[in-house]
Amino acid sequence: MSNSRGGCESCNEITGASAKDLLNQDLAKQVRTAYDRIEDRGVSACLFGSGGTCCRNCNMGPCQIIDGVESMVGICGATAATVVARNFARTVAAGTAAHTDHAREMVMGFIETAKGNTPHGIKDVAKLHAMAEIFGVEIEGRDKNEIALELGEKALAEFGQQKGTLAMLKRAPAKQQKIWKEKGVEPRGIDREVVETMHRTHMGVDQDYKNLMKQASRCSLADGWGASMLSTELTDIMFGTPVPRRAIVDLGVLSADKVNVTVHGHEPLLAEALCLAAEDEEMLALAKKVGAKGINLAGVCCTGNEILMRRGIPVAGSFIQQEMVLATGAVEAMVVDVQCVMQSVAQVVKEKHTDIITTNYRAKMPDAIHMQFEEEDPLGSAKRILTHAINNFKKRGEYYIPKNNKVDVVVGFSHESINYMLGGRFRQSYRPLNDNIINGRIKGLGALVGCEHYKYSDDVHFKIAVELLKNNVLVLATGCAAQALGRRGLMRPEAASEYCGAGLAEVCETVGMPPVLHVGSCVDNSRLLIALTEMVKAGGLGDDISQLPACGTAPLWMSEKAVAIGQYFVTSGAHVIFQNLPISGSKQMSDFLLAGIKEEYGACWDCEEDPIKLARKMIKAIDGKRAALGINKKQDRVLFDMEMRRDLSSGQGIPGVGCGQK
Ligand code: SF4
Ligand code: MSK
Repeated sequence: MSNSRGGCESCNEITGASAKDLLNQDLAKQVRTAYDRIEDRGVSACLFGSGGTCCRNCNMGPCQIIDGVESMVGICGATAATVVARNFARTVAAGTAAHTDHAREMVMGFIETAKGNTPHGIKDVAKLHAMAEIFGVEIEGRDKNEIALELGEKALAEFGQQKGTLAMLKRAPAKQQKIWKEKGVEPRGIDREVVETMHRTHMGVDQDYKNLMKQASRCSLADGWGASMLSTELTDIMFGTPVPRRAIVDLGVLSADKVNVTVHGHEPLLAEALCLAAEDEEMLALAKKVGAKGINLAGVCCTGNEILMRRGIPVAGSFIQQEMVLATGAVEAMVVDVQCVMQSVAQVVKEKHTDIITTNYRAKMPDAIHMQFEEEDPLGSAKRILTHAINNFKKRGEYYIPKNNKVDVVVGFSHESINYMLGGRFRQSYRPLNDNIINGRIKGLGALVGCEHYKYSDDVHFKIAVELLKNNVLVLATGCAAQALGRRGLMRPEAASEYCGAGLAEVCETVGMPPVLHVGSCVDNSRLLIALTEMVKAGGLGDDISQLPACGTAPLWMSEKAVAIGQYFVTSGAHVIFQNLPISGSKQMSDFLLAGIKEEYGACWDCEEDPIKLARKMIKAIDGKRAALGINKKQDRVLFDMEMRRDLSSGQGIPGVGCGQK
């Protein structure tokens, strides 16, 4: 039932062209990867675990529950619905906690930057002022660092806040805010919602699945509109809001004659310091001294996305490629921080010169070297790490960098740059996007986000995206899904004519953008919340997110963060489809999350294993929204005359007419 190099028969395209090339080389044949471990383990997933009905929340268990069988409730009497809901809520809490701790680090780094204690600065003053307004920070007559310091301290206070609501909830459409208030799911403080979720899922506390899901929603909002959004926005202010730029991705970005240092994880504080250190004369001289032509920084996973978006630093690999990157033997050091770093990476490099360098006290690993990243001395930390990596260059032995495996991408689509690209310098509005949706050139928006998964072919993202593009659905991508789509060539502007339906192709070609927009890391899904909100505010597509012709998916989700993300999108009114969810063990919970929750927030979850069927479900959901808005009929094409162009420049917009018309 298995192929020669890992994975089940249905996923023999799992590794992609570059990894297949690499794994066929002698030097990589001995490397054990996750694909091999799936084969080695030889056991299929536990049905109770997959269905969400295994409870080990107390020591009377573990209890495996069978829905509807009286003798198979928990020893405490917990039903399938209770257990599935508790497990689901805990997954949301764990995902939220991960984003929260990441965000806390970024806010603390922001405060140190405002105090002048880091090599970074305040790069995006416009965003600083916008955020200051949201947090009630006075900007008149004040220095940017002074404003940033007060903003940082107010943001940090939201983590430990006990009462009230989070400041950024008021960025949401008014109707969403009203729903959250009525349903009682406005988060009070970021940490509080995580703690309360863990408490309420403890043995013998909340045993009403709908009440548990209400808390899961509240907790997820603390992630999306709280922690994640704070992280994205303050990181942008410090390191610059992404703008479209060209870059390259895939294993071929590694260099034969430079010191290769890959940065893997999530928090960009260290990665940004490494970018500065890699340009430092002293470091470059050291690299030369050991016989290297320079220093080649490359990203992996979401740290990769962060520096790809802001600096155009190449990405060597996504989540499923982290072992492949090391199997090349061409990497002097993989520098890791938190989240999505597989313990196997230290084993992959055991016979190689490569060092795995852990840098965060929270995340250590046997057989890795720990070099703590000192927040008060980022550049010094980065130079120490880089020096270690450079000294490894002389020890490099046999290596293989897959040839012809670097793919051009255009990345950097923050919600501001989408605004700019589609709205133009004078308009700066989502109205042209809305117009193109209303006139039918663009059917709607599809968000393709989240992780990758070794059990499924990495073709899944590609198949879904191609089906969406063919049907004129503009794709916004984040996380490792974005990297998978970049590797397959969908982030080149030319992809518009190759893959899109006529309407979407026309818009992309006119604007000069790729049909799949890279919006950032997994924390940056908060950018999608703002993009959806801007669409509501631009008008013509209803008055809340649930009315927009948009649908999201994280088909190959792996991390608990993806479930938190999905839940905050559903609670914000956006329909979300995954390939599977651990809820099938309870009919009540399945019925609620896959339908009933829609009555509360205007959106629900859905599951579909087959990628094409999943894409078609997304299209059907978008078509349903179009029909409800009354924009499902083909509209006559209207050509711009000079007067219309002047109206566009004045920011008024012309209903039914898009920017793509020549
Ligand atoms: Fe079993 Fe109840 Fe304990 Fe869970 S909380 S392990 S269902 S006894
Ligand atoms: S890194 S959370 S595998 S997107 Fe953000 Fe990728 Fe998913 Fe980790």
